[in-house]
Amino acid sequence: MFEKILIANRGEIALRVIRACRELGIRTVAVYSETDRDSLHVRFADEHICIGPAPASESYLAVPRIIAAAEITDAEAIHPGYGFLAENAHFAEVCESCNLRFIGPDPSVISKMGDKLTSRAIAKQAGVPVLPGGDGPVNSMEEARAAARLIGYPVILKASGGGGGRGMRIAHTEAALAKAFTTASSEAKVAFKSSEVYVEKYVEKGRHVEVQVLGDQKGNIIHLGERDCSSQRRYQKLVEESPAPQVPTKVQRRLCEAAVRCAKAVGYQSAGTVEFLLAPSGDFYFLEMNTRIQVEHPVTEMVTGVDLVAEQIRIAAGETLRPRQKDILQQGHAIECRINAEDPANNFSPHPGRLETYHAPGGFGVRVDSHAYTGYRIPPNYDSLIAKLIVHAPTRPEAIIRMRRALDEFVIEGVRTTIPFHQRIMNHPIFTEGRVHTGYVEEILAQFSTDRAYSPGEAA
Ligand code: MV4
Repeated sequence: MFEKILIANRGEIALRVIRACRELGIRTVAVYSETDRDSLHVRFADEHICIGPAPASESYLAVPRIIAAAEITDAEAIHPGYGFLAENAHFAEVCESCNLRFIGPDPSVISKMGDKLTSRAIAKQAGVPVLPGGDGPVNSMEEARAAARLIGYPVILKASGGGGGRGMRIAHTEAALAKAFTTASSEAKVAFKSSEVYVEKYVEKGRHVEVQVLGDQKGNIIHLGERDCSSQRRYQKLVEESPAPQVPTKVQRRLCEAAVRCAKAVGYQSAGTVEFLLAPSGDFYFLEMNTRIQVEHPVTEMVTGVDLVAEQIRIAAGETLRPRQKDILQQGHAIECRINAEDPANNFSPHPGRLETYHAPGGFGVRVDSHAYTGYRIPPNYDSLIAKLIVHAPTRPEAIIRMRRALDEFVIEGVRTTIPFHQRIMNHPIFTEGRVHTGYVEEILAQFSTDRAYSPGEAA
């Protein structure tokens, strides 16, 4: 096992990794930017080292600075968390060439899954259903039009280098395709330095269901069940849960088996997630594979009892996967709400600032993963996550009741938060009845703003 790990991240996920390391008897090194001096990950790590100023490009994304920090502190491995350098194949390669173990899959696997056309081809080859279209890039408006005619409208344009919804545009008609093509390619060019896009059939009112997998360096691969992440706004997830509600057992089993086939096809090791779109018909399609630990991993941990971060570390150290597929059971139901410093009444605009009060809920079945404390200042430079509130209960209705109770108990003063919006979701029939799909949050939101407009007190 490793003696010392450097964590190339900040916030709650840096703390999450430090906690796993403590239990494994591994010493930790925190890296931080000048603005994160007073962060808990700095205080809770065994060692800490400043790597630069607030802008991520000069600190958490600065490969040479992170490598230097690992060399100075004699760390043996680097955990990238999520975001920042977590899915950067170049970084993973530099780590390995500097004799630092990258806690994640091989650089070549990150590259393959990072290219959406390649990952789609791998899934298809593995016998996993993919959506019609997308067998190659479209290099002009004419090619896009021809592809869309074959597929039939509505279609979606996706950036090959993209993922997570960036560089995506939907076209319902041929008239709308030209603009979609232009904006998708130029967005892709700016965001991913490649304007390459492809066309796929667009499935409306689908559900975003993803499967957690774990693979070791010896080729053992297991799944840990699925999560429903349909509660999103502009591709930002708000609520995640496991198991996915209202999915027939047979569909659920086929989804999980398909995820394992994808992981096997690419020679996956470490923790990963295979994303699917589950259509109203019950058919599902591969969307993409995320080669990192995800924000929403705790819901899977709560229902399976597996510490995913500890497993990631053990796997990177060369250990054989300990949990066996037959031992993995989904017990009860877990829900996570992302509490962000954003104003839901003002288009979810970021609301950084000082937490005048921070009181987290607790009690039976409640878990809070957070780096926040009273007096902590949410900096404007990074994502606005304050806390992940996770509840676990024997059944979904009980988990919802527990989440309402925990949200009521949460006191955050000084910044606007997404708590009121979560309270609304937890009481909305679409959510409580499990009839979620990728468009329902925006529908609730339209309702939310209409209500406010008709409420003179709040509007003022
Ligand atoms: C789709 C889709 C429907 N049809 N592809 C979004 C993020 C990325 N992982 C892939 N995504 C989607 N791809 C086809 N062919 C639906 C989504 C999607 C989505 C779309 C609109 C609004 C919210 C969404 C949430 C999750 C997934």
